[in-house]
Order: sequence, then C-alpha cells, then structure tokens
Amino acid sequence: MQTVLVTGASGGIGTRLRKLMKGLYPDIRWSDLTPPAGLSPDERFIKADLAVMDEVERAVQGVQGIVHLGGFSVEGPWATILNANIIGCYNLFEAARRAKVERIVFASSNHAVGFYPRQHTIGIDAPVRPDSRYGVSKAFGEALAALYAYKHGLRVTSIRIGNVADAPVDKRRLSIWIAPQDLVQLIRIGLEHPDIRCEIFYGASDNARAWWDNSTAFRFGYRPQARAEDHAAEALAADAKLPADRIDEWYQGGPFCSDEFDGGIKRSPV
Ligand code: 15L
Repeated sequence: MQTVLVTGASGGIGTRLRKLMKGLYPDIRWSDLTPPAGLSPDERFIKADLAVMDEVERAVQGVQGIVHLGGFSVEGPWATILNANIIGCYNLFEAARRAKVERIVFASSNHAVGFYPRQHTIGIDAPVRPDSRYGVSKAFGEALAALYAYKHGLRVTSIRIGNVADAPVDKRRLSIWIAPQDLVQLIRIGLEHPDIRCEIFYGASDNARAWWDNSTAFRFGYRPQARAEDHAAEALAADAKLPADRIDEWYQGGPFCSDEFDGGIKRSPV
C-alpha cells in the first residue's frame, strides 16, 4: 500500500488519524472541504467536495487504498444526508472503481443497527435496523461496499464504528467505545490483510459490556488493546447526571433512537 487517501480529514476521527497514521504508508493524502487545522508541510491535502464527482475523481487518482470517513457524521436534514452521505458515498465508490483503486475502508456506524435493543447481542449477519437518516446512509454505504466488492472486485471493509474517544463518556459508550489506536488497527487490517473481500467489522475496543459479536474482526487478527471497563467508574458517574429516557436507554443507538421517535415503544421491535 503506497498511496492512501483519507476523506473527512478535518473531522474528529480524521484529526486523530493524522497523528496516529503518520509514517504508516509512504504517501497519505488527506482530503476534505477545508484543510485540517495545523496541517504540517509534510502532509498533503487535497480539497474535494464528495458531492461533486469531478473533485472526487481528482482526489482518487493514483491511489491504492481509501479510508472513507467523509460525510455528515450525525443525524441531519434529508438534503444534508443525501448530498454528503448518499451521493458522496456513491461518488467515492464509483470514482474508485474508475481509477482502479484496490481497497476501501468505509467508516460505517453503529447507527446502521441502532434499533436493536441493548439486551440483544448482534453479529454482522443481523439485518440492518437504522435509527436515523444518518444510519440509513451508513447502511447504504455498506450496500455499495458489497456491490463494488462482488461486481467490480474492490476489497472493501465497513467498520461499524461505535464511539471514538480517549475514554467512554457514559454507560452506553462503555458498550460501544473504541480507542483511536484500536480503530487504526482495524483500518490497517482493511488496507493490508490479503484475505479481505467484503467484510463488516464492529469498531469497538475490548468492552466487557459489548452488544456486538466481533468474531469476524478477531478472525482477521484484530486484538483490541483498550478496555472500556478500566473507565467504568467515571463513565457511570457521568451517566447518572443524564436525564432518564426510556427509548434512549432501551436501544443500542441511544439518543439517535429517541430523537424524532413517535413509533410507540409497545409497537417497536424487540
Ligand atoms: C456516530 O456514528 C457519530 O458519528 C458520533 O458522533 C457518535 O454520535 C457516535 O455515533 C455514537 O453513537 O456515540
């Protein structure tokens, strides 16, 4: 892997990756709508609006691998999700195919499956249950990944990222937290492992309270180093200060499920 493009370079995860991926690949191109803060002279930036195919095509030229973090990273109005995450993701995969990019690591999200109750442990074979328009866009990205892998031969890994932070900040995050270094480990598997075809991993650290069966990632050699339980006391203390919310606390997607919820808890799937 000589040249790697990372989209969404100016966002929260991109900013962390710029430090952690330094020197991992000979040529890393960082892309976004605006340059990341503190870009150093040895870092290469390419401006690209994901919703504009010409700009995406320019960004992927000569690249072997892409880490696609770009797009809108929370729930938003339909027009925003449509442009940034649906059209943007299509443009990225299609431009990658045209430019003969070998591999894509797609930043999917736990919100593609957010409407599973917390009492369920789900693997990657559970049907998607998005909890938001944002979650739908991540399920769409996973579907694009399968199309471009099986029809066009790209090697694609979708990582259903939980929550990237230095430590889990509340009870829900104790189950879904991923430390930045563990995320880098998963990304490297996606970019380098010889047997990748079309995989889905859960982006979670070694979390004793996990709701996800991450055995596929473990089979590819993932060995998370960070343990959520080491931060349990602080996370539970912070959680005690949050307002009680039945929907939020029932489902894995938390506030993304309770936001705009008018389905009636009794009629909702368990
Ligand atoms: C996500 O997918 C978001 O990008 C992030 O901002 C967090 O809200 C995270 O999920 C989460 O579920 O905590």
